[in-house]
Amino acid sequence: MALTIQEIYQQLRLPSELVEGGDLDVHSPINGALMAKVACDTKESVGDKVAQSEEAFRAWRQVPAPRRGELVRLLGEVLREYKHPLGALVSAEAGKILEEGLGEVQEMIDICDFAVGLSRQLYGLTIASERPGHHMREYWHPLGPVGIISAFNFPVAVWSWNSALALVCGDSILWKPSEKTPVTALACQHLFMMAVERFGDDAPEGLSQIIIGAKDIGEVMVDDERVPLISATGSTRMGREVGPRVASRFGKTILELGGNNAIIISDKADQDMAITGIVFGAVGTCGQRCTSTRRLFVHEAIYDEFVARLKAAYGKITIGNPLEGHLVGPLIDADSFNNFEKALQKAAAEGGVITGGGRALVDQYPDAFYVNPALVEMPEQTSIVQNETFAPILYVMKYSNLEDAIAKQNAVKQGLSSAIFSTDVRETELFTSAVGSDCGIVNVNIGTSGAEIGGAFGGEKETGGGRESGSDAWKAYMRRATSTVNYSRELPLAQGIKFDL
Ligand code: UN1
Repeated sequence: MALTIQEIYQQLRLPSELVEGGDLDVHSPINGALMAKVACDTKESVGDKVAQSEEAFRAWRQVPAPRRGELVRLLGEVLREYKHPLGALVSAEAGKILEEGLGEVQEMIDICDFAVGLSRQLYGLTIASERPGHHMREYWHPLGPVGIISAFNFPVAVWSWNSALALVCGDSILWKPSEKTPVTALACQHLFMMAVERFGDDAPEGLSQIIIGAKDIGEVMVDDERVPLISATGSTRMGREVGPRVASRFGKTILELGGNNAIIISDKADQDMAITGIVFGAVGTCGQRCTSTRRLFVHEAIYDEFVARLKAAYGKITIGNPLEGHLVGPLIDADSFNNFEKALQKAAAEGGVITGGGRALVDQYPDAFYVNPALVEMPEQTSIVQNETFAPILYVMKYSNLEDAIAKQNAVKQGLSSAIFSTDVRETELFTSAVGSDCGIVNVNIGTSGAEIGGAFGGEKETGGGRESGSDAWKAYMRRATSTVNYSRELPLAQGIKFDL
């Protein structure tokens, strides 16, 4: 039996005042039921929180980085203990299946582990100086309060990619979650405070804070020059607003925006593997990942056979309550369902042949929006195919030559994730080369979604260019200082300049 929402709250030991009596109604996409009433911030309270965050930063930056790592280690420990109820809460509030809710919490645990190691690895370069008796060093110092804006579809992992790194880097954190998923955010803050309790006194008050509200509330944080970095995940439309606002005050951004991710299926692909990769990529999280597979280019020599197999695989997808073991849960809300319908109508008008589509389980869940994932065979890459619709729609197209397929895959405005299925090393190497995929994620023989935290995560073009998570993404959360030190008894100037007084 699936847990009830009250059981989830109890298992998380969530204080009831967090989910009762507030002015923001939160409905579960599973059945439309009211699951919480959460208190919103005001513009004034956001200002107060930023002030407190700045104060917390001044203390936190002086705590040695490996000690800061200990707090993140404890956060990982708490997350391990509460993985199941937090994963279930993600399912209840965002509608993703429990397996994926648990996977999201695992992603949080993984980034905590990564950040703990990183807390002893925040190193800069030493650089040779052109002057005798001089050397140059690079320092990486804490940056300041980091503002995190996250979307409904990964309501907890995206916060952790940013917060685990920011915390070991010596920054304080402010988090504005999607107003569709504030409860998971409050739960994370609550778990974070458990870690703080285990950690001891050197975690300053206000080190991590939550800002709840709609766009106007988020904008107060975005515009505040005491917040040097805004890391925003969401639509390209949101990024177009946030990016220039932050730039106009010379703040920094990490933008992780829309994707329109494609897979190329070569005639030399391992087709069994490809089918699983495609179906998980296209219908997992009900097509609501920024990395979801939205376009498929299939080699003409295998097209008919392969697409028939893919349709058969789509026939096996089970749709239903995500807490009860199905493969596909609901869309987040009515707007999202309307966008799904409109996109399919447009695709049909542009020559698409649709398999699937339409609302599912309407009698059982009249106040929720379950859909049948759609597979749409398109004659070419028309305008609807070039748009990101945040729903389970997979556009399938035919190709005859790989260079042409790569050009088509690159011919959209987004540049997040991409993949090729091929057992031919010449094809896969071309795809990953400088003249191959232009995306931030370029996969071989796996799908477009489900990236691990060890790599830098993000993409090019309208995806925003930011990188979060692994590799050297931590550098965005720190400021770099270049120091030239003269240990000689002379003062030679660089570039051989003579300046004799
Ligand atoms: C997102 O949809 O915003 O690569 C993030 C993936 C996940 C993260 C998705 N690790 O699919």
